[in-house]
Amino acid sequence: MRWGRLIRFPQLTMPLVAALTPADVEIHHTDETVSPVSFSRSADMVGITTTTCAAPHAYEIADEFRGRGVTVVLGGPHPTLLPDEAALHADSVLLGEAEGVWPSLLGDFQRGQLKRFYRANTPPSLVGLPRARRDLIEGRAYGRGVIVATRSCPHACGYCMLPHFYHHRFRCRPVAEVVAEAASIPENALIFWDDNLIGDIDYARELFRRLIPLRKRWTGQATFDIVEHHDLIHLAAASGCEALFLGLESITAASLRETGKVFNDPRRYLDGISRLHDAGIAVQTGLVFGFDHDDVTVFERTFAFLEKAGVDVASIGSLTPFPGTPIFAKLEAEGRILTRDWSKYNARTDVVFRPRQMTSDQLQAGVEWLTKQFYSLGSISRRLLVSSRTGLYWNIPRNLGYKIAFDKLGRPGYNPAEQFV
Ligand code: B12
Ligand code: SF4
Repeated sequence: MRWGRLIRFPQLTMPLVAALTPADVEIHHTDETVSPVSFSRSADMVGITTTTCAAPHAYEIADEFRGRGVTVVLGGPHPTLLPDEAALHADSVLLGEAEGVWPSLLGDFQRGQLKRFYRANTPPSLVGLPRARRDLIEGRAYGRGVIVATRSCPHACGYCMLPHFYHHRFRCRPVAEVVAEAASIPENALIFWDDNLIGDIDYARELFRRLIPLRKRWTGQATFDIVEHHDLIHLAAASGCEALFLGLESITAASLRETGKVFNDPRRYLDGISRLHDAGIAVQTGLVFGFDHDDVTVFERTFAFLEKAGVDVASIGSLTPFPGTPIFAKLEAEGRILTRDWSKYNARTDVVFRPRQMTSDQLQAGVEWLTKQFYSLGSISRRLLVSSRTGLYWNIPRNLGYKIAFDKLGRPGYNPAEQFV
């Protein structure tokens, strides 16, 4: 069961697809983290979005609807990466972005001429994008204030599927349209679901500047090189930025090189993070373990760094080679992919490949151990009260929320480095 989760982020994908749908089409939206799918509801067509780890579950839903005679369209990251597989469970697969393509798909459906696959030949323009149907977002602890200003990212890290998904094209919406949409959102707190909000530094400057008069609070994702641009940090803070998700990924330069993330320099991490804290911006970071240069000592070393830097929140996971990425091709060629059960491709509960310098069990245990250490009450107090001291009124509850969520996973793991003592 997916519904009833403790941490519920709002979802933008299907509310935006709904906004791209002609007004005379009646729409019902189900977000499975809020409520279960109702198979008895009558429908002509069901559209389902899915990531890789959710794909087996999405396929079950698709099969059930198709068994009841309902036409199913699949879209999102996994169907775009593996369209032939998705087509086994759908009447049609929409690859990549929906703008421009979705209306033709619906037209073909009405004429009884639905094709197996739809994909825009070129990335759509983001000018004049409709506003997502936020009225369809329900039951979200974080409200409905989700928005995007840009799509894709100018970088191409070896484990990331975005370059392939977006035809290697980073694009920005007109700043005026983003600001007008942000102003129209009743909530005071916004989440930018962009992949990299600072993919174009000048654009980001302009956006942050024009957000200032709205006096909203916001969080978003950016690359670590934001710390090189002092003015941008201050504009972000002035425009209401409370926290940034930064993909540090690793504290080992060789691991970063291995995956093409050379724009992250671990020697700059401590200083960069304290610059953000000084500006009142909390740091949430993505961390990936299991690169070829990672050995069993990496978990303990990373924990020491996270405490020293006072990293506010961390998403800690094992390297997950999504199909369609360069890292998947490499590991497959080396015979190191252990399973194609996509439900295990969630970076948390399973390791799906054979690491180079440790066993997959050690990698899994190390990820669990680090997660438990990071969200222990001792570490939460040291990181937040001693080092970070940023946004404590929301940072402490958020850390406690993650602690409860991860405690529920129930596996404490162990520190693989200690097995050698
Ligand atoms: C926001 C986000 C989240 C939020 C989700 C909030 C929510 N409830 O939706 C949170 C933080 C919870 C999250 C969690 C995870 N995420 Co995430 N997330 C994203 C992010 C940054 C943006 C997605 C988004 O909303 N974009 C804005 C909307 C409007 O765009 P869109 O979703 O692409 O939809 C457009 C098209 O794709 C298309 N479309 C999509 N689906 C469909 C379906 C139909 C029927 C149609 C017609 C069209 C269509 O139409 C839209 C308009 O063009 C993406 C990166 C990305 N660019 O996709 C990663 C991304 C989707 N996440 C990813 C991952 C790995 C995860 C996690 C596994 C992380 C983790 N270890 O926990 C979990 C998995 C959760 C799950 N069970 O699936 C990967 C997925 C890779 C893969 N192959 O599956 C991505 C692509 C990031 C990356 N760089 O690799 N994520
Ligand atoms: S910086 Fe982040 S979003 Fe951009 S390609 Fe690398 S992993 Fe993907």
